[in-house]
Amino acid sequence: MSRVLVTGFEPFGGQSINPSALIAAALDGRRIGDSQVIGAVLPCVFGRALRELKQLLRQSKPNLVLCLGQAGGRSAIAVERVAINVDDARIADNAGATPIDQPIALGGPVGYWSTLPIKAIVQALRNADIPAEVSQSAGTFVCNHVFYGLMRSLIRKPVRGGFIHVPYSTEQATETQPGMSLAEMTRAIELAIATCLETDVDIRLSDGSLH
Ligand code: PCA
Repeated sequence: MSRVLVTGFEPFGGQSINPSALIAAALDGRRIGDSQVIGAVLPCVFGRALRELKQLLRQSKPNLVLCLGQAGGRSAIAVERVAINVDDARIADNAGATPIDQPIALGGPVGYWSTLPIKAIVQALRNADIPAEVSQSAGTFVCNHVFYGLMRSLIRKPVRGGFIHVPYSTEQATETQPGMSLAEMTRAIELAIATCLETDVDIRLSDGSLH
């Protein structure tokens, strides 16, 4: 049976929960199509998060990898298009590090594309009435760091991977920062996985014309 690795992150930045970790835990052990989901939680720490991810890749030998992170302030499931080769932290990670303008891989390429069918995922979510968008930047904090390292370690492997940011959960939402229920976000990621498993070649439609 093929395996899908889904990772989330531990809470960071003063929050007491991180919906991405709760989604990964909710999906752990779930069967989607012919695939078994393995859910795991990464530390929100530059370097260490990537080492743990690589360990998980070696252990579980997945056919598909979806890394998830929380992006407070967003109102839609954000399917990331590209990871860039820089760490630039606005706040400290959970080990107190704030790297500025540091390459993730010295001499590595500026960026790596997601190899997930990002437009097909957005379309599938919108068809299910779940707000979703293609995002052109995963930021420059630990999520982008893990995304870049993931794509770098999947080069020349027949394994697809990518990154999806989720909004705050309903419990975390504030007057200015919207939330989405954990049940809806978990359903969204389940749908995203099913779409990846069913879609070999992404659809070619501009984000604006997806509905
Ligand atoms: N979000 C952060 C790091 C961990 C997480 O869940 C980010 O967007 O970089």
